[in-house]
Amino acid sequence: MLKPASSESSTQADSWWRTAAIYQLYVRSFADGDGDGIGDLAGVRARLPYLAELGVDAIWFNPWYPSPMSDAGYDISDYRGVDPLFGTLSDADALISEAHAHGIRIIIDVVPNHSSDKHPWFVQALADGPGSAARDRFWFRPGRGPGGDQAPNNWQSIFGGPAWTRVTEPDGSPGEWYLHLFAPEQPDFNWDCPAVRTEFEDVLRFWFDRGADGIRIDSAALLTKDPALPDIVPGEQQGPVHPYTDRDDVHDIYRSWRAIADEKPGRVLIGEVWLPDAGRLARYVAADELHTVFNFPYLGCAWDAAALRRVIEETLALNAPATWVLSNHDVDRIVTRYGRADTAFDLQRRRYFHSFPTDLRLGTRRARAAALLTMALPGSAYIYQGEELGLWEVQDIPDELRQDPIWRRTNGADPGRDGCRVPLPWSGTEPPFGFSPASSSEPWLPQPKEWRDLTVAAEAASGESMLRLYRDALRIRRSEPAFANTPMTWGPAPEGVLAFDRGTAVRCVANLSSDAVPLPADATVLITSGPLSSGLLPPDTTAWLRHPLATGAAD
Ligand code: TEU
Repeated sequence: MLKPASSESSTQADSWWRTAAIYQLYVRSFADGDGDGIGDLAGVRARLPYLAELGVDAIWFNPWYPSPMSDAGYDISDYRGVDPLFGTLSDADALISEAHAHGIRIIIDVVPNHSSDKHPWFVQALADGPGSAARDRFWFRPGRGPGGDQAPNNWQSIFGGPAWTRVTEPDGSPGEWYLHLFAPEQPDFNWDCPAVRTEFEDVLRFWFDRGADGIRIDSAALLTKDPALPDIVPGEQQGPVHPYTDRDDVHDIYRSWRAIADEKPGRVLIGEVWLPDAGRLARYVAADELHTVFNFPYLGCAWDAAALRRVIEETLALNAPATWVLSNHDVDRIVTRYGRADTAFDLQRRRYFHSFPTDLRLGTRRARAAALLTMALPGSAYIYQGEELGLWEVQDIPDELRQDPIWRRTNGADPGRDGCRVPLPWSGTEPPFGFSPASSSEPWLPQPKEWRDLTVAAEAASGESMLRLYRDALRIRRSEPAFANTPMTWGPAPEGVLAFDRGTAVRCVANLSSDAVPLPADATVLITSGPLSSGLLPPDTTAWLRHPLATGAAD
């Protein structure tokens, strides 16, 4: 049973996710319990006190299922288990109940767009041949052109290269092609097939029954496809007629999932929906579908007051529970991003961003300011593991050690996502920095030696560290009633400065301009992301203030 926070009423407990601080835990890089250089559930269990002390309300786990690991676990061969690299199903059970005992909820990652090519259904589809019921669970089609040796259509994989791979039939002849929007090892399910729908409803129930409090839905806008599988006409790809993105019929799936989640109060469905159109995004968070979606416009936004204000306003205009996300396991770490001349991020342009020089001191300063801005906004806030330590993107991983299929499938043009997935530094002055027990295998990706200053142990001992900032901010955010459920209202601010109130009690001022700005003379400072200078808020610094109105003092 989950230990409720002492002040939590049952209705608040049911909608905990509206205001939660959610820690994204990338298991393979969090903590290694068994010494193979890869993080695992034993490592997580041993570090639960760290997460409790950090002050998070929930953990979202990236996939922990059995997987050949062609895409770091997003290629799943069994949706009801745990990969031996990470542990066992009973480790997961123990982890869920231990987290609950700490008052921490558990969100697991479900990947419904595709499985692994080693999933028994796909193996059977290969064996049973063309026209079989087993093939109908995926998208198998004959090729075009003489001998069927061209792909059925012109779709490209999101990871680079064609979205189709040709199989060899059981009799040894060159055969049909199958669709994979990601790597060839990740065949797309056919969601028009009733067996696929029933299977995932059962998977949801399986994990909810084991105590999961929520589900993160991978690639949630991609599941349904136009069965005619038409070519994509360049320039005509957006909107409801796109052959595989954001199709109207995807919403039927989420309505049935919502009914399952609602069988017990307090469960949450969170969608990974990358859509530029706010109106289309809003449909996913309709009352009978998903509870929340990740805020990618906020995640990709430049460190720029006007741009951030626009995104914040557009987010709140959705009239749905907001999420605030600065980074995740697919994007460049913020310390690196915010130190570049162009501080925006988008997946398509990663390859260019990596060639920009970065100023890590500046990036760190801005990341601190961004953390306080993010945690002051009304809604749930996400922390991607390592953000709380101020880790940077590791851009100089030797090519031969890179693991991300994006790197391989673009022939190295796109560096991929390994740089934000480097194992966490916990303690000590040398790699593996306590990530693995002594005399273990090396971490699966090398850690920069400079991270000796960014270990949990070093940062816990320093009053100025990113870790201390996150701990303090999360504590205030949790204990301050103004952060619980009050709306935000913008206050007057000079150009380049964001100022807003939560209720009448707390004001957040984020200075993104190049000049120091005054703070209200009679405000009490709750926390700042950096030192004030002669009472002024310096550039790239955020402050939380006790609002003068709340204390009855005049402005
Ligand atoms: O990522 C999906 C993703 O990164 C985007 O490509 C998105 O689907 C696309 O921009 C929509 O147009 C998720 C996971 O977060 C990632 O780690 C996995 O590699 C990927 O799905 C495949 O499962």
